Parts: sequence; structure tokens; C-alpha cells
Amino acid sequence: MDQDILYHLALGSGSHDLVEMFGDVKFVCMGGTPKRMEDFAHYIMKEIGYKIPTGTQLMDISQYSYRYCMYKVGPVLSVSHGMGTSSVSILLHEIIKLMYHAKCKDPIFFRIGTCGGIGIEGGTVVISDNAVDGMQDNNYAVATLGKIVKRPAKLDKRLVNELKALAHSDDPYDTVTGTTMCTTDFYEGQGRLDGAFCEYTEADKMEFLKNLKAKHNVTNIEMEIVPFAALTHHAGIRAAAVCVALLDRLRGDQIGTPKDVMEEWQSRPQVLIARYIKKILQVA
Ligand code: R2B
Ligand code: URA
Repeated sequence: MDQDILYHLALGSGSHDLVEMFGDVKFVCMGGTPKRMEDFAHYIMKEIGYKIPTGTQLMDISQYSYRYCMYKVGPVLSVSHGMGTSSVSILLHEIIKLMYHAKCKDPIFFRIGTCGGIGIEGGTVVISDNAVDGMQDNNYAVATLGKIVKRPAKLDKRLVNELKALAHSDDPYDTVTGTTMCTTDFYEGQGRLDGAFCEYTEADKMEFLKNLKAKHNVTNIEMEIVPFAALTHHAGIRAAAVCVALLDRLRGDQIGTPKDVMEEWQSRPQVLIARYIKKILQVA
């Protein structure tokens, strides 16, 4: 291509100097909502001591895509990925191409998210060491030219251990590792009883969730990890997913935690990733 239009990011290799804009990116952090990723950009700016000129402010680089948000704080890119596998996969295609056009050297990708836990308390942080889909398959399957193409959804085990080692014993919450299940639906796909439809019993739900935990070590459920793990692995990019559990699915389905508590919980994966980034950048 003589130019590549990264349509959903409102960027392009012909319209922007991508090397100049993004060549120094070392960490790409992504999460579902634009607000959380804007907050993360401000938080990481403070944590790594990155200064922008007085009187200026961080800008949403992808503002005019009206799809995803993107903030750049020195070597850190903070991007929203929306909800679900198709949304995160579109973003990953374009971010991987962005890294390529910008000639970034070995960037590491993080997903900073939320999830439902199985047998863990709300507020627990889960670092994924394995990713499976709703059928407990370890692959990302995409219908391509009328055939199913499967790519292994693999995470970087060394990165999992490095992150686990950064959990402090005096953090007022647990940080655990486990298999993460990725579903294409929040309600029936995750065995909830509170969707618009439900054609199974509470006993069916409990049996399913308990079996996930006992047989497959599934510790949490969310909606993006399979394409996230598969596409980064396919591109040779080291990646990790760290999610906070908003509830224990063995105790319920509705998310009714007060907003302020939820906001504090959602900062927990950000704290862990900031510790990692600071360690690599050697910022005190
Ligand atoms: C976690 O939270 C969202 C659903 O509420 C989804 O994007 C996910 O993975
Ligand atoms: N995100 C999910 O996908 N599921 C939950 O239960 C909570 C957050």
C-alpha cells in the first residue's frame, strides 16, 4: 500500500508522521472504556513523572474516529478497546499496524480490565495465565473466506510471573493468577440468570461455573482476552491481561457495588501495570 489508513483510529501513514508521533512507544495499555483509559493516562503521567508544557493538556489523538480514544504519555499509549471480541480485534489490527509503521521496538501490550470472578472476592486482581473461549478452547477462531481460521491464544508466562512478583504483600486485596474465559455475550454467554432471556436454571448455572473452576481452573470471565492473546502472540508481541473482579459469580449476577468502591477497584490493575512500567523505565 502506498498509504495505510487506520480508519478506526483516525490516523494514517500518509496523513501523519507516525514515526515522529509514535516511534518511542514501549507500552500499549488498553481497556474497555474511554474514561478509564483517560484516567490511566493521567495516572501514569504522574507515576513516571512525565511533564507536558505548562498550560497544555493531554489530547485524545483518536477523538475524530468517534470510536476509540488514545492518549500518549511519553513511552506509554493508553487506548480504549470497547466491549467484546470484534471491537478489540479491530483495535488490535490497527494498533499492531501502527507499531509497525512507527518502527516501535518490542512494545509490550497490556489489557487493564474488569471481569466477573469465580470463587474470588470482588476487588480481587486476576493476572491471566491462560485464555479460553466459551467452549474452553484455547484458540481464537475467525471465519475467514468461508473457513474457520484458528490461532492459539497464548500469553507470555514470564510476563505473568514478573507482574505477580510486583503484587505487594501489604496491598489490601489479593492478586491471583488463573485461566480467563472469554465470552461473546455478557448475559447468557456468561451463564447469567438476569438477562432478557434465560432458559436454564440456577442449578445449571452453578454446575457450569463450578465445573469451569474445578476442571479448567477458570478464575475469571470477561469478553476480550482470546483475540487479545491470539493476535499479540501471532504478531510476536509480549502481552498480559490484568483484570479486577467486580463480583463473585458464585454469589450473584448483578453488579451493584457502589460507584466509588468500583472506581477504586478499577484502579488496582492500573497500579500493578504502573509498577511494571516504572520498573522497566527505572523510575523510582
Ligand atoms: C468486561 O466488562 C465488559 C462487560 O461489562 C467487557 O468488555 C469485559 O470484558
Ligand atoms: N465483565 C464481564 O465480562 N463480566 C462480568 O461479570 C463483569 C465484568
